[in-house]
Amino acid sequence: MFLKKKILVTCALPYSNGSIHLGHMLEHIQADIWVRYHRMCGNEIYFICADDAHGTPVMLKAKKLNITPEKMIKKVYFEHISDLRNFNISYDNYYTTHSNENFFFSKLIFNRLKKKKFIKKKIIKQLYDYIYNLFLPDRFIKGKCPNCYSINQYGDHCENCGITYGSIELIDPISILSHTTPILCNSEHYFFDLPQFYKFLKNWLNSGVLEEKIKNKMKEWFILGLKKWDITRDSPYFGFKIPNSINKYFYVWLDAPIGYISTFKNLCNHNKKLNFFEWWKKDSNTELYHFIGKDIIYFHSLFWPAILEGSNFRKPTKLFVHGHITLNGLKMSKSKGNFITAKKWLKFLDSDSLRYYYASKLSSNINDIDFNFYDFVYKINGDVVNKIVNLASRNAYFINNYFNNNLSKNIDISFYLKFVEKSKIIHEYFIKCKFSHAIKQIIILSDIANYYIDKYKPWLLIKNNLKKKEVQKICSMGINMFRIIMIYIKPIMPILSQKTELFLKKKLCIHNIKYPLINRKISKFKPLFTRININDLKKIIKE
Ligand code: NOT
Ligand code: ZN
Repeated sequence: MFLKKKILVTCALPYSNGSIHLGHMLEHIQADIWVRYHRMCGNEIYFICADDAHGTPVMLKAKKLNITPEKMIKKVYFEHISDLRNFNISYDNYYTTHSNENFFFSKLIFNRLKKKKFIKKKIIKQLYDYIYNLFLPDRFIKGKCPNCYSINQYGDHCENCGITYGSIELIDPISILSHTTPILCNSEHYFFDLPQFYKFLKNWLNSGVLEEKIKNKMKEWFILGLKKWDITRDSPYFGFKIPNSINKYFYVWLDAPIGYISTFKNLCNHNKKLNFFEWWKKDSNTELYHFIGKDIIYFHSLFWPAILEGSNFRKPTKLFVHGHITLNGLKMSKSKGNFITAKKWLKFLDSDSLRYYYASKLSSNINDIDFNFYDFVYKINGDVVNKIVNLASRNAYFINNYFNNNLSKNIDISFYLKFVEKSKIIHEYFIKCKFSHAIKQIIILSDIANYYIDKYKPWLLIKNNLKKKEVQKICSMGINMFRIIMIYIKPIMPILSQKTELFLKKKLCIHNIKYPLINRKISKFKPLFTRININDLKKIIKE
């Protein structure tokens, strides 16, 4: 019997101060493929995300646009939702951290942590920009590295020697807002006492929540020692005000992960079948997966589980971590002119092709992924068009034109079952998030299928009246092999799959993969996918 799992999946929450771009899309597509695969397998799976609406950069961007932060985040929210929908990212709920639910859970968690003495007050010195009248976040200060003296380093870590430090340690600091020298001011802050969770975190990290390589990297953090974490920001700030404090706000990185909880709570409000506590109570039997980029491992593997433990909630089952995207070997950046937003992509190209390309590059490691235009065209035209879709068109030609759209009454069942058997490894690859392996296997199967047709040469056999039945059988096998391949492509390319379902007059589903389509009609073949032209990619960059 198939045991149904209960799974909750999240992506990192995109900031409310910018557009969704190809970097974001890597993660949303990766998670969506995984979710769609589980859905097809019949698991009970919920997929959620939200906008990360708070913080100084959001506040300053709104100021620059001369609108309120509330107004700006609303506008950005609708843009994000529409971009994600246009790539067929199948969220059950896409919410925002600027919500009543999130304020409720942020307060609840803060109060629980405080009660258990996991939160301590401390007076600290911070750099203050007296032109802008605000305490400067690390990324808004530049100066000389206190370790290697290289200039133009941010307030949190040195890109030259890699060391991390506090912004007040920078030599000759300058505010990048006003370009003046900030002054040192005292301020009382709340700190989350991470070191108290040392033992818990060590155990948790050894429970299979991360790939080995990432775990090794984290060992360094334990050796360096865990530090108390400042969860407060001073006014002016756009975020949640801390109850009973004067002009103190929760740091955006405190309420952002809590957004996972509050977005799920909001989903429960709309779906009465869902029981919030079943999913978030300490000993929950459901599973929780976070898809994140390698830059935010620290937050998700240390702060987040410790906060959940300290406030009596369940912990994540596993973190799926991916590397970053480079474009033709370069970092994507607006100033370099190679920044591609989701919207711009769809002006020239389709969403399925990006989904396929990303899948073909993604595995369960944190290597950076290079988006190479020539490789992209080669893969889409070579794999999808010439190998996969061509399999449908070359066989449909005979079934449509000579057999009145009818598949034969029987096929070589032992060959069919061997083909199905060979496809089974793809299941493991999907579950382990090794999509590039899945695609390699899919391509092997398409080669086998095309070779099968080449071997029997239906275009020659059809000339001989006595061999007609044979042609129907061969081409029905071709259509059936195409169907098996498309069952595995379904989570990756939803649009192509929908068209395929219309063509086959049958829903693609893994559960009936053992039963071939025989003695039934298919539709008249219509082109399922159009070739990509390298010029379309060049146009995107020029725009
Ligand atoms: N907005 C953040 C980012 O790096 C991600 C927040 C994810 C939510 O884009 N949080 N946690 N932990
Ligand atoms: Zn340095």
